[in-house]
Amino acid sequence: MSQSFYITTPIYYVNAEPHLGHAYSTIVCDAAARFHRLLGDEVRFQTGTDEHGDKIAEAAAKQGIAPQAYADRVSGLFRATWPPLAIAHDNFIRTTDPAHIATVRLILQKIFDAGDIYLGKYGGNYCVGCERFLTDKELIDGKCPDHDRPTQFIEEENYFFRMGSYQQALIEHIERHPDFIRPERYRNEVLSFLKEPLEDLCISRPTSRLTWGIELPFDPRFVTYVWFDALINYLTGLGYPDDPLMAKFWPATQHLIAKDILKPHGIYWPTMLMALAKADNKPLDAYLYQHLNVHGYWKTGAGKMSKSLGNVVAPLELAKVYGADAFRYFLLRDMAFGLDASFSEEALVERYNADLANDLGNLFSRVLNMLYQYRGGVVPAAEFPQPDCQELLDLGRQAVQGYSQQMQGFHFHLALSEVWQLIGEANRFVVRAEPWVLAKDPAQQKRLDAVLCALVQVLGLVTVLIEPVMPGTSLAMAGHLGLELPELIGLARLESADLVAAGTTLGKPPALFPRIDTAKVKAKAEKAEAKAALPAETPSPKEKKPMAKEAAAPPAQIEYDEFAKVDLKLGTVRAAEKVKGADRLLKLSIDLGEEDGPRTVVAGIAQHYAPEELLGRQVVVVANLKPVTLKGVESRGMVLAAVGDDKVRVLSPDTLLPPGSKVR
Ligand code: ME8
Repeated sequence: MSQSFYITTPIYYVNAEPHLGHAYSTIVCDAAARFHRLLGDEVRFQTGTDEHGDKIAEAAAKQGIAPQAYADRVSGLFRATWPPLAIAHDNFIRTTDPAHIATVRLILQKIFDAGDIYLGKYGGNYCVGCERFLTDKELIDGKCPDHDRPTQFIEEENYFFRMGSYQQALIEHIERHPDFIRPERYRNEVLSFLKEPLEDLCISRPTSRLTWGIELPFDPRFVTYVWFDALINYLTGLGYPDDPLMAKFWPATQHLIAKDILKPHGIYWPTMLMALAKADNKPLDAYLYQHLNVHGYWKTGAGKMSKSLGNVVAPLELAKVYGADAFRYFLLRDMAFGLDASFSEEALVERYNADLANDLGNLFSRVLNMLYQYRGGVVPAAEFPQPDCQELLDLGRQAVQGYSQQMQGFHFHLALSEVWQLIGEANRFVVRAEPWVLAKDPAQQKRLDAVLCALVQVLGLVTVLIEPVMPGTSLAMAGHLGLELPELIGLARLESADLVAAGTTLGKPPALFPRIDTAKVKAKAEKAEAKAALPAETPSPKEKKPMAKEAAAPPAQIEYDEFAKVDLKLGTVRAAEKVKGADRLLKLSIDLGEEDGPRTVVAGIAQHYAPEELLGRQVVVVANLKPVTLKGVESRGMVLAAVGDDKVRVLSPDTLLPPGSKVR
């Protein structure tokens, strides 16, 4: 029976460009949407951008442009990122869309009229990064632990939403619907938040402090708090209140988020929806979403990947190198939904070679090559029952069921594992059945027909099953197998009929996934790591020889004259600060005893020294290096440091000497 399915990604802030984390959430939603289309459901998939609030106003101001122009640019970047990743959303929403602004104002007015919004006074510790007041408990050393910067104490008049009055109703709803928030660990996390009394939510910002927001319909001195604005996007996208899309899709709403925004989605949003239902004279749970699906975080190297740490992975670059399908497959296969996972290009390549080149690519090419060689590419009919062939086909049907169950539950890695077990079985079946031996034996021709037929049917099943995750590959395989579009075939047909008709003529297969040379990828990763550990400013990576090779060959010998060309001097650090927008760089003011005062030198040691550790310290400087500009700061020289394992230490004399002393 056809059902509705509405899936949403978070709408992404436009204060940074799209990265791997955004790509993951959006790919997951795309795969879930495609899977439901295969089930024959009516599907709507929405993504978009979150464009109001302090954070965006701050980012625009930094670039010296108006917030709207800034939001237009970055929102455009998000929109342009999705098609090359084979993401096919039905709606892209922006919180600056006039229709969204009107919906937010309508909902605010309704909740205000129903008495659930009131004017009050509030004083608290506000974090600009989180765009919210933090409780005392949340602070660590007076700072926001997520943004590592001090909060500001702000006291002001504001409007409040009576969130606290829905606390009990929310607890009861979660208890009655155990998979309202899933996986379970996040449901438990929300329930444990709800053990403490829930305070009312401050939902406005005075225009004296922030104008980049949606004006409150009942008081123009305020704009709407960004979360109250952003969450409503999910309703705007369906044309709340009257559009027929609402009736069709809202009851089938599935939100998808990462764990970072669990509280707004697990607490603010359902209580807002209850207040709206009350204002619309409906039962409190009338508008509650069906499921909140929460995934973990992708990390790169040791830490969490985030825009503020600057260790982000650009999704389009990876898709360009490995193909969108391989990238999608890796993300969905390597992250157990709900848990954190580590990203590395080497792991991606390992998966590619093992699962795509070896398992799937190999099965596809060996089966179709044998068919071509032994039957001129014509798919034979299986006339006589062969138990092992039947067994393989039964495994295929079981895989379809297992896969469907796992996909419904958002266990993408397990769903893919079902498919790859089938591929593995089929490859082992080829080895056991030895079609190349059968081909030589005139008495075994009917058996060879049955073996080839069973294998081609398994390829047909796999073609459809991989469509949600690898749509391009699925389409290419379908083309070679003479199938209809996989999305038209759907899952139901896989349970009964053979997909590839006997008598169809298939061509010689292309290589789906050529193997990738892992040595090359490893060398690239080592080079990147070595570069990241370089102590000093390195303006052009092109000037460096390849690190992997360089490590193997000792540097060439040089004459003393060549060494003497380097003017090494001792300098005293008079001032030090971080370079804005660069995680690795410190701007140092170094006294080399020169008449025109200390020089500015930029050093790539910010991850190894806090600026204050260097004050008053003497360091060795290459004083005759040509000036370079790094992140907008002119650097006149280079500080020497020793690099051992992952430590970087600057060189200093063991007793203070006059600044400008020659180092030989
Ligand atoms: O929070 N690993 O926007 P945002 C996995 N505008 N997923 C990640 C990730 C990572 N390292 N980093 C980000 C906002 N994400 C609000 C949302 S919704 C009404 C408003 C993904 O740009 C993940 O989906 O900070 C996470 O929840 C989202 O990006 C946060 O995006």
